[in-house]
Amino acid sequence: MAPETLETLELKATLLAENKEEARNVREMLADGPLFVNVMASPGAGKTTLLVRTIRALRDRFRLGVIEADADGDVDARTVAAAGARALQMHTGGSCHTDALMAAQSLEALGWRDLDLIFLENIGNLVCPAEFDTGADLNAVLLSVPEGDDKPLKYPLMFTVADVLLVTKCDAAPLFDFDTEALAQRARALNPGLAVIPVSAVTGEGLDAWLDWLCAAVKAKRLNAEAPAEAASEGRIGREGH
Ligand SMILES: Nc1nc2c(ncn2[C@@H]2O[C@H](COP(=O)(O)OP(=O)(O)O)[C@@H](O)[C@H]2O)c(=O)[nH]1
Ligand SMILES: [Mg+2]
Repeated sequence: MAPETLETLELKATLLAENKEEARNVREMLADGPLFVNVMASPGAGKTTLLVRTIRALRDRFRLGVIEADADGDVDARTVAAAGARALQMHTGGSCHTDALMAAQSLEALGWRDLDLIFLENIGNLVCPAEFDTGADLNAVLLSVPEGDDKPLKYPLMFTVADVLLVTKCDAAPLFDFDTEALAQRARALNPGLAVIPVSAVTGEGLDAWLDWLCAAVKAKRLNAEAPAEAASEGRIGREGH
C-alpha cells in the first residue's frame, strides 16, 4: 500500500498577491478622484476622535467621507456622521483587517465620486491591517502615548507602511514614561523620512500640522491628476503600498 502523504498548501503569498492586484484597481479607480487615507492604530488610540476634529476643521473646505470598519456595531459611523462627514459602517464579518476588495465595495457603497477626501478607519490592531494594502493613497498610523514608545520594535510592518505617524494623546505625556524622540528614531529606522506629528485632541496641539499635511496631500493628488509629469517632479502622491 502506498504510504499516506500529507501536503501543506501555503496561501498567504497568493492571498496577498491577489489583494495587491485589487489594491491597484482601487488606486486606478480613484486616480482622478478623492484622496483616500487609510487610518490604522490599536483600539482606543484615538482614531475616531482625531477624525471628528479633522472633519470639523475641514468640512467647509472639502466634501468628506468616512468608511468605518468594525467587527460589529455602528457607534463610530454615527459619531463621524454627526460631525459632518458622509459615513458608511462596514462590517468585516470577523476579519481583523480591511482588504482591498472590502475597500472597493465600501467606496462604492459610500459613493466616492462626489467626495474630495475619504478616510477609512481600519480595524483596530497593529498587525493585520499593515499586511493588507487597501488601495489607499496614504496610510496614517496613530500611536497613543499610553501604548508606549517601543511599538515600532514589536510591530515593525505597521511603521514601515506608514506615510505619517501621529502620536496621539500627547497631553498625557507627563503621566507616562514616553519618549517621542526615541519613538521617532525607531520608526525612522524602518521608514526613513516618515513624518511624525504629536497631536492632542484635548489641547489641540499638533492639529494644525496634521491638517496642513492632509491639505498638502489633497492638493498633490489633484496636481497629479491634472498634470502627472509635473506632479512627479514635485513629489508624487500615493503609494504602491505594502
Ligand atoms: N487624553 C486624551 N484622550 C483622548 C485623545 N484622543 C482620544 N482620547 C480618548 O481615548 C478614547 C478612545 O478614543 P477613540 O477616538 O474612540 O479611539 P479609537 O478606538 O482609536 O477610535 C476616548 O475616551 C477618547 O476620548 C487625546 O488626544 N487625549
Ligand atoms: Mg474608533
